[in-house]
Amino acid sequence: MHIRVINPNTTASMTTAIGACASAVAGPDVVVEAVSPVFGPESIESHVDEALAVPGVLARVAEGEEAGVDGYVIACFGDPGVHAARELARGPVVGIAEAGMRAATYLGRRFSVVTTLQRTVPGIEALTRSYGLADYCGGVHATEIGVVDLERDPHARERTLELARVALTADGSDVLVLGCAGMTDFAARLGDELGVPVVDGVAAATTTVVGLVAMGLGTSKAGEFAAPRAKRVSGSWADVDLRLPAP
Ligand code: 2AL
Repeated sequence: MHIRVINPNTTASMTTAIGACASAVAGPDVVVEAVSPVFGPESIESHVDEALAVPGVLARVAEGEEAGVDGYVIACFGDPGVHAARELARGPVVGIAEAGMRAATYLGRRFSVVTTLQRTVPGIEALTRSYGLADYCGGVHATEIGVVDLERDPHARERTLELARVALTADGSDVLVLGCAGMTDFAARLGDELGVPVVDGVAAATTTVVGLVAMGLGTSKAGEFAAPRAKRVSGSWADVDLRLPAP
């Protein structure tokens, strides 16, 4: 079985960490290939970031289809491009937010999410509603540590732990969901320290995809996720300029 784990941002060290996490849970007979887009932002923390990341994610799926990939994980907590990716893929496509939050519902009565920036919280809350999981979600909380700083800030894990403690108590939750793929390395220790199940969406999505492929199941092509209709696409990416601020 060949699973492609797509980190929608272009931070290579994060792609490596995500790949290691996915490989650790995938099982010995599964080839896990972690990739990031050839074009896109270094982190995804806004709707513009998400929109810019999606074309590169879709290109990685299209390429994967030619290489015979059996299933895909979209490893960013906004699940960017998941529906579009399903139109391109034969196999299952699973986002880490949906998989992480669904897994949490098997493990307790209510989950809290701890994520990166406050500005991403309403979008995550909207995902809980669109997935039908809002009743299980006690709250979504932000550390205000940006995605790339999860690796760079030596206090990132500790601050995530402190916020998680407060969140679980305030929300009355018995499960924690990590709200960013960049937190994947935090999961095991946080679980020990918090004394509740801590769900890493990368692991949850990987095991979900592996399970679906093992069941011989793929994306339905009978409706919404059929291949897109052939049409002319005009212009060139090189001519698209959003006048974004320089870093
Ligand atoms: C994420 C994530 O998982 N990867 C990324 O670049 N941004 N999510 C988030 N809430 O910041």
